[in-house]
Amino acid sequence: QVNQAELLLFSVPAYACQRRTTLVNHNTALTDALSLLAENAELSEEEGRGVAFRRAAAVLKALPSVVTSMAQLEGLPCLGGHSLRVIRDVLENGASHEAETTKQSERYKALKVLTGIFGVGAKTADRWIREGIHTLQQLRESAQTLNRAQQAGLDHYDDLNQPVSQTEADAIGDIVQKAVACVLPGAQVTLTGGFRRGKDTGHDVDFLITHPEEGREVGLMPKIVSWLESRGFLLYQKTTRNSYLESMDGPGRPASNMDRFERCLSIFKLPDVEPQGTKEGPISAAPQKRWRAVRVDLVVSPISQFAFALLGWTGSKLFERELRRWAGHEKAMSLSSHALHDNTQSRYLRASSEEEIFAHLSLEYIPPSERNA
Ligand code: DGT
Ligand code: MG
Repeated sequence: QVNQAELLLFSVPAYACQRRTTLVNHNTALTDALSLLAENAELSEEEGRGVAFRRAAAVLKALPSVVTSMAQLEGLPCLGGHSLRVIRDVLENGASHEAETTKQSERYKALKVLTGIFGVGAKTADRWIREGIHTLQQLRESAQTLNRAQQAGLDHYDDLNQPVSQTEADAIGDIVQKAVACVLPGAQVTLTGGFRRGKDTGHDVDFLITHPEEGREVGLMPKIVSWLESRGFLLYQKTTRNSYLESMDGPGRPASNMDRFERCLSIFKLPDVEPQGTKEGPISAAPQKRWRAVRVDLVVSPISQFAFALLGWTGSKLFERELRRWAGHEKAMSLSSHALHDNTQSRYLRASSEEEIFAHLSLEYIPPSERNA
């Protein structure tokens, strides 16, 4: 029997980009279970299922207090039958049987270990598992040929799987800032990704670089990379044109500007910045390593696209996906990290700030700290 007077009903809008999602999450037991199932689906290349679980988790993250009964979820969007079964299990039994079983499964554990290697995606991990490779040891002993990224990922596996702290992100920011100031005075460096949203750790550090004068940013990335490389700050780097997501966004991409928009995936060699625990040990022990490897993403954007790039690289990934879905389904527009195209008027809409992009999309402005969907 539900006491109606005590029943706290929640209400949230359907798209994550219409909601304010801070880092304060009152429902971690539920969202952890759903996120694990989302991750498992993504690792199994079941994208649709993954997105469904991500959306369900995001709705729960946006709630102002803890969910205690199924009745409170009445009318909430994005909660499909499967997600509701998972939630019911957690509410009634304290844990989701499916999530727990998944977490313990050999396949999930192997997928986690192998995709934990930088440069290894779900497809490669799946192929290795089918060939009997489940662990790093087995991979090292196998005859598999690794590409340069994967070899670097394997070499620095432990460092790259240890979360990056804000102190480390700041230290890397200082190095990038210095490099940019040396090779192109006046160019600007902005921290993006999870750290811009206020997270206190990350799996990498993301930066967006631009120059206030259009065109001055052309050719900038190779110069930054040379500066960093010559000073021994890079363990690995690969510079590519940015083509992810944009390729699916149709007219949201002004082709003529594509070659100015570069991305550098790198692994930094960061001298120690965190105080080291006093390690006991024999005096003859091997000399201590005084640096650690950190994943760093650098993106260069022309100033005319800066607001779109900033919005696109700040995340969260689900928030970005929802922005593009909102643009397409509700506004007949195509949003990318380069531009916003109004398909009805057949024209690009300019913006010099994130606020203007939200306004073009008829959305209330959501600051980075509330994009943690
Ligand atoms: P983290 O690093 O795990 O703590 O969390 P985030 O939120 O920083 O995630 P990350 O670093 O994977 O990506 C940051 C944002 O950048 C994310 O919202 C989506 C976007 N992003 C990532 N990769 C690409 C890409 O290849 N192209 C574009 N346009 N955006 C990307
Ligand atoms: Mg990041």
